[in-house]
Amino acid sequence: MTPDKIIVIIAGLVGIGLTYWFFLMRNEKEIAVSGSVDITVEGGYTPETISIPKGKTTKITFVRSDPTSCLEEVVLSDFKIRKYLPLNEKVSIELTPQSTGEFVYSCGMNMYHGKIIVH
Ligand SMILES: [Cu+2]
Repeated sequence: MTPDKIIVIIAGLVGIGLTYWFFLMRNEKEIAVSGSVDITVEGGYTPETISIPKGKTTKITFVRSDPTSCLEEVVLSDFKIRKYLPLNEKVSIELTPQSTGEFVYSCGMNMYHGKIIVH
């Protein structure tokens, strides 16, 4: 095997590793919420993944500190919620999920995503 082939193989493996990390590991950290949670909207949603209990009401408060218009709306299509988020203002929604599962929400253009896991 020539050195350039070895480099190509190593680069390929690193690429696979990074892809795996980006899509699988990155979404692993879920925040267990009981009652209420604040989500910061800046270049995405923080925390990105929350878990909430089924059949109980959870209050989610979004605060957008990112001026990009991309993030000015949040859409929780599974819960039929679409909210305008004024800059630096708290916007609260209440969810009382009746079924378990994973529900993805996004910005108005479906570019940034967050996840709500109902258990
Ligand atoms: Cu967007």
